[in-house]
Amino acid sequence: MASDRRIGVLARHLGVEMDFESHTATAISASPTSGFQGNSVFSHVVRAPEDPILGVTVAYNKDPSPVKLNLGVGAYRTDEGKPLVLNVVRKAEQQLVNDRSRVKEYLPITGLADFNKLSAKLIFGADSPAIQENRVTTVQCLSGTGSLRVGAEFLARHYHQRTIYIPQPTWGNHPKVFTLAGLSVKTYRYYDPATRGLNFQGLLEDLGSAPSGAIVLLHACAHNPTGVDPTPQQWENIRQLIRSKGLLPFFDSAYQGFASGSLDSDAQPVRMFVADGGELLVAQSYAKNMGLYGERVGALSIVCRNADVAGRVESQLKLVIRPMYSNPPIHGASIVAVILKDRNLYNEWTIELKAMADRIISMRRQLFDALRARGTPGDWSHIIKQIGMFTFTGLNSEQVAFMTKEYHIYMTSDGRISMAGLSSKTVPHLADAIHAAVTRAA
Ligand code: PLA
Repeated sequence: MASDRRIGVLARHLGVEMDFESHTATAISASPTSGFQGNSVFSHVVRAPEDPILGVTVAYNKDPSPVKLNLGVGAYRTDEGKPLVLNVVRKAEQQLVNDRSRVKEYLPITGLADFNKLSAKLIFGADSPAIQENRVTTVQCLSGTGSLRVGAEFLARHYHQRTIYIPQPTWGNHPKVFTLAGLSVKTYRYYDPATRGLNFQGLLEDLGSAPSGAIVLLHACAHNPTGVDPTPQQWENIRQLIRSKGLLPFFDSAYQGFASGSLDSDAQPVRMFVADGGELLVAQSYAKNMGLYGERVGALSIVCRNADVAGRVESQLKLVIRPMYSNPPIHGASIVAVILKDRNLYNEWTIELKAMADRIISMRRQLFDALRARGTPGDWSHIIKQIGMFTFTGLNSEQVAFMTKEYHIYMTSDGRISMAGLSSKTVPHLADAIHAAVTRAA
């Protein structure tokens, strides 16, 4: 029969022996591509280590201890230790759900137009000349990380200098994002462990000897992991140096509003660089300041010399994005747009944001007081001096390992603590652990 013949050809092709009476396969032999029998074509794949930051949560989740505490990833918790969905976010989501005219069509490659305009306004200021002159292009990306990646891919393709200088230390994902995008990563001195402050001289020297045109990554505020930011005067000196050497600033703004509690104050360094008329890139994230972590909402803005360049740059950003993820998700960006567009919701947001920043600041004070009360050796004033979500404690990796083993406190091995994960109830436990770690090693 013709059908038997066709099945036979197909079966031979698949390496299957057929019993033509019953039309069932009697034996399956290994396909020529599967290597030796029983072995995976992936058997050479070695197990990768967990991520230095997100892996802390993986370890935390496995710990059955009732006193365990996750101070690894920078994720805000209430004083009851619970994740927080902002009230304004709930309201905006309700509006979106109630609006039956909303559909789930694809967004354009560049994302939600309203979201992009409002995001540029948020970081550059409502009266920014660069926005008025139409020389900013903003594209919606997958949170801060995605914005950094798209910006870096664009630079690797279209910018004449492939070297990017990142601070030492910096967020652990920075070197990986930039290297994979095709940039070559170098570091500039930033933190001085001796003073637990900024190594300003080292920073100026390293940027001063960078090749002309090199890209410089700057944390817009609340530097991660050190919690150390330049003063306004130091920012002005950095700006002058960067502009005089023709370096290209790439700001990472992952914590706008989290450093000072004010969205405008935290954007000042970026706005200083825009005000001089020069070009720059900014990656924005709404993960922390709107608590939209898992919604992956962010934006990349490139401030260009004029509107014509900005238009051409945007056309090329689309060519970067389209083969990467085609176009960004709609829900989170719609939440942000609803909040930023409505004066009342916006005001409500700033109040909730300030409350989060204030709670973090009060955790700094409580931890500092608790260590003082215990007479823990050392100067812990950096806990109250540092800014943003993290305290860079100065604890070494053995001390961190000890605190995890004996006290079930989870944090990154560089001694960084997420203050936002701490609460009044857990401060004593953390202070006990730090005290034990420090006195044990001494
Ligand atoms: N840039 C900096 C400086 C960051 O600290 C983070 C997040 C991001 C960008 C990216 O955030 P997003 O993609 O979620 O917007 N850093 C966290 C989380 C809070 C992480 O490592 O992914 C941290 O714990 O360091």
